[in-house]
Amino acid sequence: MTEERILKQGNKGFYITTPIYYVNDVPHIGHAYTTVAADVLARYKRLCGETVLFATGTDEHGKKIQRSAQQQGQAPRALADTVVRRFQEAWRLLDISYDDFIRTTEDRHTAVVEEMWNRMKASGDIYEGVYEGWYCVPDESYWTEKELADGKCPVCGRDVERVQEQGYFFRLSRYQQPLLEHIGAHPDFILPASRRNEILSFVREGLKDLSITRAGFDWGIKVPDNPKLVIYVWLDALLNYLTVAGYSRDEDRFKRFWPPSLHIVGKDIIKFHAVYWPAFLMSAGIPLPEHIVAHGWWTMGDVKMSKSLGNVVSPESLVGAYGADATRYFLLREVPFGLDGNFSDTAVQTRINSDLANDLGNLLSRATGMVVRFAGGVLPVPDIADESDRALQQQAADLSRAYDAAMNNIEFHTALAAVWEFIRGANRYVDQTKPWQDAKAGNIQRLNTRLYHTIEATRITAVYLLPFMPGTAQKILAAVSQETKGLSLQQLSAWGGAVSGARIVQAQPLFEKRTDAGKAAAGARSAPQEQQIRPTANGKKKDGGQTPEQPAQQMNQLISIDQFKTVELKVGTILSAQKVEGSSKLIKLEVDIGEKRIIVAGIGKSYKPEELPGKRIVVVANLQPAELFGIQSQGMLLAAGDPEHLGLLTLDRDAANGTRIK
Ligand code: ME8
Repeated sequence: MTEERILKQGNKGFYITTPIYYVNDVPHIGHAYTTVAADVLARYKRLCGETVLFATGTDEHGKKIQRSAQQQGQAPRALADTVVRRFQEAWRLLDISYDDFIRTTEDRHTAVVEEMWNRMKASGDIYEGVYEGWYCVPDESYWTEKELADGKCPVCGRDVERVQEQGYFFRLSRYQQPLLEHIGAHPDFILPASRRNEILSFVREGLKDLSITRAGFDWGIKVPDNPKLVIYVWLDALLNYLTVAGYSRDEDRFKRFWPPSLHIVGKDIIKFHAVYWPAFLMSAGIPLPEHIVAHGWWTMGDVKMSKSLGNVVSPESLVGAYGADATRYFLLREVPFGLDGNFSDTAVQTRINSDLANDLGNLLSRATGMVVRFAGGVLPVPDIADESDRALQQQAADLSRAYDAAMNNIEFHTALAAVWEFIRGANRYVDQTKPWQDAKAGNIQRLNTRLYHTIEATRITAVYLLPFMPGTAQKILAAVSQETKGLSLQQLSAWGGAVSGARIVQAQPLFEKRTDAGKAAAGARSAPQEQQIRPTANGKKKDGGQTPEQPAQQMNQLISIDQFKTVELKVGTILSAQKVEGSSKLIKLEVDIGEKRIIVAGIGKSYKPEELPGKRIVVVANLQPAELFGIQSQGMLLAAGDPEHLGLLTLDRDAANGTRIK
């Protein structure tokens, strides 16, 4: 039986990328999601014996970065240097095994961008002209008057600015037909099918030439022969994939890895990757990537997590609360890749408790415990397999096929579901065969066979978990004395790999059960209600990203009263307020909530400091402190509304400072 697989093994190396992330702000769970997904595939392909190039990095040029740096009173380069370290630290904490980390400010990249500019120009695809229209700085994208939604950016809903400038255009219109032909001939070029259809209808509507320069600021790569203009940041950024592959610099590397096997991106940037990027490559006569897969959005309270809404959870707080492996597992198990998912600590804890502590933890604990108790800690030689043993072996063979098919079809949750079906099957095997009865009755050969099969099932489970939970998998393999060095997935997962005579020790619990709510999301604000209606990447409005396919459980995540009670809300009075130097929206407040607290609040676009003293407010009193602009904020006040018109939550009857809100 051979199922169709999207990722096929060829002679070429496996080249996988994440988007390169903007450095205007620090990483969050959305960035972690893409990067963990790419890491899992990179690890899987390495385990299959393929040569892998896995790249991630940072997008450091453009008006968005320049503006953020200016707001923070820093040079763009200094901001980039600081934020890059945060990304690299987050990836270290999450065990991300990238082979290359590209920064677009590196010389190797400038050289590639200049070279590509010249090639696209030589193809007759770059010409001079005047751009007149709208520009969204947060998305770094151009819009026509007609495309705007109520005068705002149709993708992110934020303000756009009017632009009229002399510059250069790329003849995107020339590639409409070639793109349609390519997408038609390669049904797996854009994944999933819903995104492919979205892109097909976008291209069919007609492609306009694209403005590829910006004037009036200098934070970017200069146009060759016209250094007053900088190259449009999306052209600059997309070319990173060529730079990493050694284009025009390292011929061997380029031959080994080009074209990219898979670009993983969020659905917000599919147009850039599936329309602009292939057109640039066609213009330069370079082969197109094999696959581009777009995943869904993580939301919080059903609103897309984003830095500008402030409803983000950082990878550091997730790893701090749950560890790298449980975080990696949760992200890829909870939501089918391609769909949106709502983040909550309760959902993470449910996964940890039922899947990791119970199912996986139990299997390891009983497998090792039985060998210690009944065989003196030495893995016995199995006798001839009976029907139950053979059924377990068959389940392992089924798992191998299901897992490989799911991984090569980029369906992480299906691969993990198959592993867990096997784990539950192995636990059932122990429940049904009851090895302790054989021990009691002195059926030593039967007992030995059961012990061997239980350890073997545990070992095989760990092998399949290597890409997803590398630390945990290695712990399990160490407990069953399995060496992995130099062995492929095929070798490691073959039945009979556990070595009789190996020392087995009682394994310590891998995951503790969790019942505490509000852990990782403690620092994240819920986004204001009215921002719940947000447009999709193709400009059509829809509600907070939910899809009919989503499990009912995610649509209806209710919390218990005990969970609500973990948030300490208190009445307070603002004593004093002053603007935070270098920030346009932060105000430092001294607040009395029965004790004095310093709170840094992002309300500076809605309130002047002098309006604030004396106001009665509601404060989250048990929030972990956070440092903002060098000031420690010891709590958060509650407010609602869009960032320019926030209203503070207050009381309509008097209550003493420090009164707990129930
Ligand atoms: O767009 N849910 O960078 P960026 C899931 N520099 N994934 C999310 C997410 C969310 N709520 N928020 C962000 C850029 N992401 C450009 C890319 S590539 C040549 C240039 C992930 O920092 C997702 O992968 O805004 C999304 O596409 C990416 O972060 C955007 O990161």
